[in-house]
Amino acid sequence: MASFINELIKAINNSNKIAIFSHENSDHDSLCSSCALHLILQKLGKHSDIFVEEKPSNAILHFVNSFELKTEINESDKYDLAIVCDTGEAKRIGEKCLSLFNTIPLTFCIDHHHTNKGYAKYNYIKECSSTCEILYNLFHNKVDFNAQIAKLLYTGIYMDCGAFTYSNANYKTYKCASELLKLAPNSNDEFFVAFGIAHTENFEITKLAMNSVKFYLKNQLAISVLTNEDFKKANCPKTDAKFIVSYMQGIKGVKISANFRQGKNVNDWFISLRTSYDDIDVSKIAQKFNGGGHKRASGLTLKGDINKVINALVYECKKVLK
Ligand SMILES: [Mn+2]
Repeated sequence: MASFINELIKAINNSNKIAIFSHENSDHDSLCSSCALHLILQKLGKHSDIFVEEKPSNAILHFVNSFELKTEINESDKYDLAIVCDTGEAKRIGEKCLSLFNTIPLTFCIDHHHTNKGYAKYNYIKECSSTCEILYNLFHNKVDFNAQIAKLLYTGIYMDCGAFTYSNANYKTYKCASELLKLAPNSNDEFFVAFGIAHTENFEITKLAMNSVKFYLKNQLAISVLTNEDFKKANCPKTDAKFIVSYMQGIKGVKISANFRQGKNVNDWFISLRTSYDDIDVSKIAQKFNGGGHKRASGLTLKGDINKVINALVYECKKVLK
């Protein structure tokens, strides 16, 4: 860690224009780490631009609404330093953002995905609750965190470890969260909104998803399917369906849950996988289909008729669920 942070601080000091990236289909950890980093860089006397592939869902924007998130790449934009947060693979930066990333001579990556092979020049990859936890550890001795930075980091941690219920939250996570809460004591206030419970649209899409749930492999695998028609009915963006796959983890006996979400093309399916079982690694299942992620939370895309793609996933899960 020491050599990474020293290289990073040196690079920051020597830079004129810094671009911050994270993964497409933004979540709280990716956006909160990007925005916290933007503020940290400000404290180090540097301006940075935060890039996202597309506008994030309102549930997440709620936490970062004072930041400018750039979704357009200007051809004339020249950056000399790139820092990517929370992104396990270069292609997950997103097509537009990756094209800019590839023009930047010096690149750093800060991430907690264990499948990350290190695509930047300097990589700091540590398996833990979240990228926000890593940012805390990298920078808390280098800059004075104010309440805004603390709240952002706390939010990313809280959301990426399912409100401290997933096994990626350990004593170090709690310790870090506790330090951040000292600086931003009211950080817990808004999480009811964050989990989407207060959004009626979110509730409509959840109802449709729950109605679609089917069980496989002696009820150890639960699959929900959401079509474009469902999103039209619920009148919500697709990113609002993020938490559905986790709800299914609450069903007793379900070891793997999967949510299928239809893409623009009716035969494109985005699939999220979750498990809460220590002996199951859903990132390995995702990798079979060129996806990736964490042991307990990962994602993949499949093309084809819904029955065919469900069968393909069931087949791979069967090897894991005896
Ligand atoms: Mn994350």
